[in-house]
Amino acid sequence: MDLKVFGLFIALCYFGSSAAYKHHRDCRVSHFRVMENFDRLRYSGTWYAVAKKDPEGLFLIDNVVAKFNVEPDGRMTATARGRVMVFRGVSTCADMVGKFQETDDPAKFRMQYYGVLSYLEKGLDDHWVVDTDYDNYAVHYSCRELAYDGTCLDSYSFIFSRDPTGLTPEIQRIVRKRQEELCLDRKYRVVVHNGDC
Ligand code: DAO
Repeated sequence: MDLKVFGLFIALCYFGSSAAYKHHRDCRVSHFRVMENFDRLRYSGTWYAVAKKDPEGLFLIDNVVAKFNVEPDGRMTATARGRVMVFRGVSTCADMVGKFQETDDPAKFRMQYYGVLSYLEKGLDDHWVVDTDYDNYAVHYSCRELAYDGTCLDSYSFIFSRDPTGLTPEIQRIVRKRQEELCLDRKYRVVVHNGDC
């Protein structure tokens, strides 16, 4: 082979493989990083959902405000108010309650949730705190169903803000990075707060 052609061949192999490497991400749920040394006391208080990646069968729609508490026995609980889907196309404002079971990782909980009114959705989901600075933003993640290869088939994720008007551009950059790491980039929608609930 001509030396120039050989050089071109090597260059193409190099760029091809580095491009492939860039686009190859590890989307296995058990490999997702979560918040280190999660501090539930600093996390407590009010958080406004500003963006959400919905699961199959959307429930919480908009005007979602969550209040996290630490009970006297140290356990984390939460209440959340927001507009929820009750039947196909019918929505109402609802109050929900969440109780968190601890796991070996302080940022990974199992959340038992139910509505204050019995006809509301109930369930038991993972509730992982992927990242937070406690004062401005938090990234939550939940995978409801794993695929055979360890990636997620049905997930939801909230981006929370302490400020209902949203996040600063600098924090949005951090959040976008986390969304990519969760393999959920471009899957989020804005959660509006228009006083409906
Ligand atoms: O909105 O589609 C969905 C799924 C979310 C269900 C979880 C509701 C939990 C509310 C209480 C806990 C507050 C974070």
